[in-house]
Amino acid sequence: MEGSVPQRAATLAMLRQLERKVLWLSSYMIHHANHEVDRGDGLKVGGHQASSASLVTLMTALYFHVLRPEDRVAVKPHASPVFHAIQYLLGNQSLDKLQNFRAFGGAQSYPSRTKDKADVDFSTGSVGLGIAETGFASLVQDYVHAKGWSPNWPKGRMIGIMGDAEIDEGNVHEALLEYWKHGLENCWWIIDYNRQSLDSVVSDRLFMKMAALFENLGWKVVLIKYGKLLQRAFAEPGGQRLKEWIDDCPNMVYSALVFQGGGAWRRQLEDDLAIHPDTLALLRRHDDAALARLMTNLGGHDLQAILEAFDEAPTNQPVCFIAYTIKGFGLPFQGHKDNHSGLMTKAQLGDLRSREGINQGEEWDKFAGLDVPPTEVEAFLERVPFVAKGTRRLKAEPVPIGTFPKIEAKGQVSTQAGFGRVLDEIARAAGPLADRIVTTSPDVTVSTNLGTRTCSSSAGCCRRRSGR
Ligand SMILES: Cc1ncc(C[n+]2csc(CCOP(=O)(O)OP(=O)(O)O)c2C)c(N)n1
Repeated sequence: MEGSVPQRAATLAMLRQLERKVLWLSSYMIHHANHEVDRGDGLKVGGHQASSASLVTLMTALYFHVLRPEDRVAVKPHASPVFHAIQYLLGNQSLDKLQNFRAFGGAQSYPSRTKDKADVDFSTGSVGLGIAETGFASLVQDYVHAKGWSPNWPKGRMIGIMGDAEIDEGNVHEALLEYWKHGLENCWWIIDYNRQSLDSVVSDRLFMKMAALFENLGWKVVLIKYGKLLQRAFAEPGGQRLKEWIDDCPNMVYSALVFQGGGAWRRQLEDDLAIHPDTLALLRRHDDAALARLMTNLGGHDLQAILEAFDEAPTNQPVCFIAYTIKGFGLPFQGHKDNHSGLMTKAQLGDLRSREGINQGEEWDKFAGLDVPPTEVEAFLERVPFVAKGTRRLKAEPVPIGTFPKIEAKGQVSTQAGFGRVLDEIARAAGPLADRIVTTSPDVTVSTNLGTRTCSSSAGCCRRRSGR
């Protein structure tokens, strides 16, 4: 983090406030759609409070501090409410859209470039697709800059904030290979490693294989595993033993303990670590609530750990952050194996409302319940770098066509051959239109007559991988 020590502390303190507000707004948006709007048909509306909570801290850090206007982001489909809540706080999303979440014309279940009015960079409803787009967008950005077509708009990071189950999609693996071939650099994938998908708990062993795969394909892999509370505990006498215990703990057991809370953590740890007095003493210095806080202090929920990891990331290669998180973090069903579509009851929502200090009628208020005056929050939001250049839909100038080349046709030709001739003539005539046409082809350039201008085979503007 940039700035002096007091400045950094003030930024962190404000981000912690915004983190609380984003958790509340995203949870309440879903609750409101399900319990407080009568759409007259009695049908289920749904929404994903647990999937959203998993990403609240990471997205708070990104949108309110790390992102720059030129960065582009694909957001995990089921974290859409988090995205909408952040856009609302930044002044880019209307209250009316939030109140109509999942309804016709309202904020969308999954970020959508066509149906959402807010600044969505990539549509992501289909698991795995939006993520893969980020790398290709980065390659296109390289191409545009190599051609000198973007003199006033700097290169941005293409960022995928993804669920860990998205790795299961085959297109993600095809994309990784393709990126490697073309020397991808400017891309971050941030994996929300909550180890839960829709139906199951993600296999521990599989994921470390994935990390090796990323490294093998030229990515820097950064684990954001432990928060600062845990890091400090590891430095105490007996702390290393606690770290080993966490590292060895199967995902299933860890998730179950997260759900059960402080008493369950204590029983399990005292059983497993009974012969390690230093570690037991460390645990006993925490009451049940503090123990639960300590044991769930994973990196993906610790703003300081997250910001350090982002700060230290290399800039000359793609980076994959594996951020350890808890599905449903901070909500009553955190860690529960069936929490994917779980919705808080009215009573549970009431408890969250009290914890966040929000009175009835203040649910949509941007500042209610926060520990700092609204003017300070407003001043901070106005300085957020991400929105410094306003909304982000850029327009390209139309390309002048001039006189369209004449295509001579003799006798009958197939549509495929005809298409190739049209491209040939455009290329032969040269000029701005020819410069702007780039075709890509999945290894069928010859048979489809796309050869004239195929980016991957002839234009020579993309970096080709030479054995890094
Ligand atoms: C292509 C595709 N396959 C399946 C689904 C159904 N689906 C929705 S969410 C989900 C799993 C989400 O798991 P993860 O990406 O880890 O996110 P989280 O558990 O944090 O919600 C699946 C399989 C989908 N939306 N798209």
